[in-house]
Order: sequence, then C-alpha cells, then structure tokens
Amino acid sequence: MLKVYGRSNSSNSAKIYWLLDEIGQVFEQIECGGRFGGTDTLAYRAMNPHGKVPTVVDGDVIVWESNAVLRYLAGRFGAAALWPTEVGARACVDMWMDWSATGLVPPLGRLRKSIKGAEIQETLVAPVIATFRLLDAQLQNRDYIAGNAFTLADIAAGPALHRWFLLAVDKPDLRALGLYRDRLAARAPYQARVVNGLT
Ligand SMILES: N[C@@H](CCC(=O)N[C@@H](CS)C(=O)NCC(=O)O)C(=O)O
Repeated sequence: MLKVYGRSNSSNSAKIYWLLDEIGQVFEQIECGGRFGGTDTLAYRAMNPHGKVPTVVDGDVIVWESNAVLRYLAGRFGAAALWPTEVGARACVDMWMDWSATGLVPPLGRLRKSIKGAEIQETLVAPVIATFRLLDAQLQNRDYIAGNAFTLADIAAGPALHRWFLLAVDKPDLRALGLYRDRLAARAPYQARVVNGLT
C-alpha cells in the first residue's frame, strides 16, 4: 500500500494527506518527524537524505519534497483535473506551486518563528502581507489560484493561508482572499487535514 511518512501537524505533510483525501486514495500514514522522531535513522535517511517530512513510498518509488510529491501522486493516480495534462494549463499550476514554496511560505515561516520566540517583529509582517496582497490580486477574477477550478496550486498554498489566518497580527481586509478561504473551508479534506491538523 502507498505509504506516507509525515506528521499531522506539519504543513508539508498536510498537503499530501489533503490531496490523497481529495482523490479518495487509501494510504498508510506513518507518523514521524518532530516529536515522533524517526527521521534521523539510517533507514529514513536512505529514503530521504534531508531527514524531513513528508516522504512517500509507492512500491519501488520514493518521493520527497512536498510539491514534487503532489505532482507525482496526481500523475500516478490520474488526477488530471488537479494537475492538467495540457502543458500550458499545467505550467500555470506549476508556476503557482513554485511560488508558494519560494515566495509565500518563507516569509510566513520567518514571521511564525519570530512570534514563537518573542513578540511580533513588525518588520517581518510587511513581507507576508505583500505576498497575500499578491495572492488576493490573483484571486480577483477567478475562484481558485490557477483558474476557476481547484488544482494542486490551491493545495500547495492552502496550509500557509490557514496559518496566516491563525496568527494574531493586524491583517488588511483582503476580500478576494477571504472568499477564497471560505471556498477552501467548504472542502471536507481541507477541514480534516488542514484546519484540524495544523495549529
Ligand atoms: N521543502 C520541503 C520542506 C520539508 C520540511 O521542512 N518539513 C518539515 C515539516 S513541515 C520538517 O520535516 N521538519 C522537521 C521534522 O518534522 O522533524 C518540502 O516541501 O517537503
């Protein structure tokens, strides 16, 4: 059976569980990383040399790096609605997935880390607001990030958006972003894996 090594309170793992629930794919969930440990063992490092979660094992195929895992699983299980086969439409989804990993998540991560340590550093808030303004602009004329259909681009960004709304910082009123969040919240897999899983 497909195995997912990860932990429920990891945003990168949550993306994988969310996708698998969306497509109704059964898998074995092996809790590891963080307080569960297990990622420093030789066996784990042989699968994933970075010692991070998630890692997916599908027979002889091992995939890590969460957005690469999303693409692998969508291709493997034929989820063309979530990751289009037409190259232009696929590039749009890929582009926004890459942006989530490189543009959206890093400034949010720096802000969350600083809040855990002490009081909020205002200099870290502005870059996060700028990224969500950009996302709000993208959502002005479409229901989802890559168009009017839900895709992997939404799964890649969803956990970060959820964590942004959890933060006790002053946020601008970004209407399209709020409506988008409501749209995600209506999905049962998002509720189960993101809202219930991540704090
Ligand atoms: N770019 C990697 C980042 C992986 C990563 O940093 N995962 C975190 C959890 S979200 C992790 O493994 N932290 C250490 C741990 O859980 O032991 C990905 O997208 O998969």
